[in-house]
Amino acid sequence: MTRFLSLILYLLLPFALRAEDGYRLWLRYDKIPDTRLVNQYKKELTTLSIQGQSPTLTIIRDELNRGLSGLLGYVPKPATGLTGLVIATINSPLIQSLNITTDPTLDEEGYVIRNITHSGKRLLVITAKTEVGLLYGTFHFLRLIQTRQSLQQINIQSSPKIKVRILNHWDNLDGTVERGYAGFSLWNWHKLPGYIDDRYIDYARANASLGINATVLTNVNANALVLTPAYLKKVAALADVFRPYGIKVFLTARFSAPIEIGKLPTADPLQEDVKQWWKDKVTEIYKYVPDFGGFVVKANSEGQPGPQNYKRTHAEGANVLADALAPYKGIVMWRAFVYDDNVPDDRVKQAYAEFMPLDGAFRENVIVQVKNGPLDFQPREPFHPLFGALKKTPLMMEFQITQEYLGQSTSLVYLANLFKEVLDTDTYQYGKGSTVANVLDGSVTQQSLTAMAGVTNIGTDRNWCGHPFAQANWYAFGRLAWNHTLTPKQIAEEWTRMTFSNDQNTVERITTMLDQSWETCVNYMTPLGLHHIMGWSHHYGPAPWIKDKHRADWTSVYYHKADSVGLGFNRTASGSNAIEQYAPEWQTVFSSRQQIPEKYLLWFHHVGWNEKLANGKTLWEELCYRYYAGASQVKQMQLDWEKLKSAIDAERHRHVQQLLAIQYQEATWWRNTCVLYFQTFSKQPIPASLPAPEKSLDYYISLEFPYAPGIKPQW
Ligand code: GCW
Repeated sequence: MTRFLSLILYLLLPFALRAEDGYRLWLRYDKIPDTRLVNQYKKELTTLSIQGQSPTLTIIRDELNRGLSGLLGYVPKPATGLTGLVIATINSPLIQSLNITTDPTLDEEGYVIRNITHSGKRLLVITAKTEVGLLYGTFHFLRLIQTRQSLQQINIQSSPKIKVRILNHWDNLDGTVERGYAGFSLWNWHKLPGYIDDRYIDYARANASLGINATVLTNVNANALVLTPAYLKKVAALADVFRPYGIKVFLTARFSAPIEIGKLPTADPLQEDVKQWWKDKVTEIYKYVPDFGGFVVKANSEGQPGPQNYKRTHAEGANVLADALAPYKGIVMWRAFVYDDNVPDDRVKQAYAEFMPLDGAFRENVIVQVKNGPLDFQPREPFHPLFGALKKTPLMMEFQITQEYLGQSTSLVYLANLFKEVLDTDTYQYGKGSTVANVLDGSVTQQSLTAMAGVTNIGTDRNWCGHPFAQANWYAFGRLAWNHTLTPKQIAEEWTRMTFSNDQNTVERITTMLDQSWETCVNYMTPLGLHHIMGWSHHYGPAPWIKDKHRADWTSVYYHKADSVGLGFNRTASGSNAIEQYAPEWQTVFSSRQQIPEKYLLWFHHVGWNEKLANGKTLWEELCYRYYAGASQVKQMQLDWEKLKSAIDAERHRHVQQLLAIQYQEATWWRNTCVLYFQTFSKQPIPASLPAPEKSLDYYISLEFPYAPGIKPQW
């Protein structure tokens, strides 16, 4: 008997010692230590009845088994009737017999979770119009337990505010990831379709737990090969894995594919043979992937081919693909990230200038994908002026989850605050209250095709995202795409409870760290509206001196415009006049030195070094203080994290501790470099209360990072 027990213990040992490596994301399902609470939950969950058989229902059963056996150490007995936890679609006889009333706004993907009393028995019901709705409801239900909420009085109805909630992978077919900082691509193209990595399944689970319902597998800097049969078989294998999780696959379409893989002499979208080629290609794709979502296209931008190569417009280009996809209900996400070094105008104005004249010229199944700001995923940007301005063309949001410009994978920067700042901004384009979010979800525009994309931060790193806290950005994107009214704090709290701990003190400390981290990063990188002053091409670290490159609009001096007079890009009427692309309300605010929020000051104004800001400090002084404050705030994060040593498992604590130390070095490097560099223009001392930078500007200029991650050789 003792030998038998020791054998059992020996077999269990690896599980007991299982390292907290972050692989399980927010779906950890560890046993709830409080037995009183466990018993309360168990009371509501005497039996489990899931009606029907299908791949999605099997996933629901498996997830509940996994979740409940983990959290409660127990799985409710299976039942067939109306007892305990009941999960079935609304039109099933079981639910019909319950007379559950749902709000008419319940969407195809929405769900209801409710306790009801039926024939004197208490039931907990998860219902929805579709099985995918049931899956989302199941994840929500598990989240209630994961975050220790009571199951006694639940009455939840939830529907997504945005229809297509999509991740954009910038993954290349060679396994590298452009702007990826978490290893290589998850897609093992070489071993597909034969080998299905378990990670594909866990990826789908994680996305479904957030309501993410689409994914673009390939980089927008596209390779036409993915559209060839050899690759379509591989794409089909992934689509088969994702389908029961409600996730549709999209691909990036290289505009010159008709030439490259179709052997046509041209890709001119108005040529009949080119149109036919796309039609045939799309028909072929649907044979492999019957529920294929459609294409995402980067055209005539940063060297990508596009309709303008043939003197055609973006609309003419997009419409050819849209016509090919329309019979199958596929859509085209056409990116508005276009700008050209040969256009002698402020880069931030170019997308608007290009797309406004095309308003209304796109087919119904085209949606224009617009980055949150008019430049390029900077630490902070004002919202893109196209939101709300294009009135006859559906628009969608593109956020960047991967931290290309925000410290990559060594920095703790919680992006929900950035996403939310943009979503909540009023565009005034449909009167007061037409926020970016209300434009995107169609509530002020009546657009029915709605979408939100996030350029993902996922890779082969064991913890998926590189930095343990970068998972929070994947999480926050998904939650906001489902419901943009959630606050960053609410999302941070949920994530922390599921990822780290439900201990109140720990939750508060981590939530506060998350909540402050973005402003901290903005402070030590690009305070007061500065932008694009990072390292050449890899974008790692500060390099405000970058100039004289083959493209002016990729240099730092183009953006900060430091000179002996002052700092900042004059985008008012006396400068590039980018402000004229905004609604009159914003024009007034942005053009006025008194009214402009300081966070956008140097984005729109060239400000004299000695001009006074609201707090009475000069620009030069305030710039220095912001840089120093940013670095000190990282120091504070380090101290806060130390206080959590006993509350967090050793492995993840050490991991974050080391990354915070790197982040502190990087923050001081940013601070020192930028104040020293801008000092060469301001010619003023760093305020005496601030410690002098340890090294000279020349030293910082000499630093090189030839193998910084995330870039492709051609960049
Ligand atoms: O942010 C920039 C990146 C490029 C990227 C481009 C884009 C995929 O530096 O790497 O290319 O934006 O969004 O198309």
